[in-house]
Amino acid sequence: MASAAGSSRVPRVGVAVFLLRGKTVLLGRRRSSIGASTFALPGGHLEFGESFEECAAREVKEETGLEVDKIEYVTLTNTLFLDEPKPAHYVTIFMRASMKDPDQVPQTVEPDKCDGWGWYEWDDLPKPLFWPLEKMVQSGLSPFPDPNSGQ
Ligand code: IPR
Ligand code: MG
Repeated sequence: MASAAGSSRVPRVGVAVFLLRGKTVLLGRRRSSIGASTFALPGGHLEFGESFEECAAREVKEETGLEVDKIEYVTLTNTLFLDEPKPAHYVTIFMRASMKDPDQVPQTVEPDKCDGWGWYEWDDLPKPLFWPLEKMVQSGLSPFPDPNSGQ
């Protein structure tokens, strides 16, 4: 099999962040080429040497201006984007986090990538969801900490 190095046919790692406020999560409608016009969590590509927590905090800050803490791993998905103009393969690491200051308001820092941010009820999510998030939702997992775990 020919090496995939140097081509776009290499799986990449994305980190997506559930920002939790009450029973709502923060979502924005994507403008980026992959998943354009779907609702997605803040997040992006893992950079060389980064921990998942560092990537989560950096991407949330870059995309929303928010400072986060209590960053924890939730789950992952393995997703092929075969119907996109440029087929891609992403492993998406889902993290959860809280806002350091609950009164802070998310800003649309990258209007070329996102239409704007809003808080959406977990039980009434908008459609269509970005495919990795849709897969995660379909798995039945919740991003909210288990109330019996003492967190
Ligand atoms: P950036 O790094 O531009 O925020 O990437 P993204 O939001 O397109 O996310 C990349 C990972 C996805 C496609 C799972
Ligand atoms: Mg992004």
